[in-house]
Amino acid sequence: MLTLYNLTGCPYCAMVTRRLDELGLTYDIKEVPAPRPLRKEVYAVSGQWTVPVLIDGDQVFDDEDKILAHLNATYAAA
Ligand SMILES: N[C@@H](CCC(=O)N[C@@H](CS)C(=O)NCC(=O)O)C(=O)O
Repeated sequence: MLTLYNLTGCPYCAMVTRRLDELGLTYDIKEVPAPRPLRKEVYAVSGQWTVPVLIDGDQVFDDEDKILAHLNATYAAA
């Protein structure tokens, strides 16, 4: 089960959704508010305020580079 905390217009988030789509993965999107103090759920799950954040089962990735590395290592064909 993949869940992406996303902000429309965020280029880092777009990098992640593009890769998720390229890999044919299904995922839930949780759109976050632009003002940082309103992103209480992002902070609750990841301990920081920025997006993208990806949840994959019990794993949490709080940065696009970490997310892309995880997706490529876990889901990309060899
Ligand atoms: N993951 C990136 C940061 C990603 C980032 O900056 N995301 C923006 C949206 S594009 C964000 O959430 N900014 C928080 C804010 O503007 O308060 C990093 O660690 O350098």
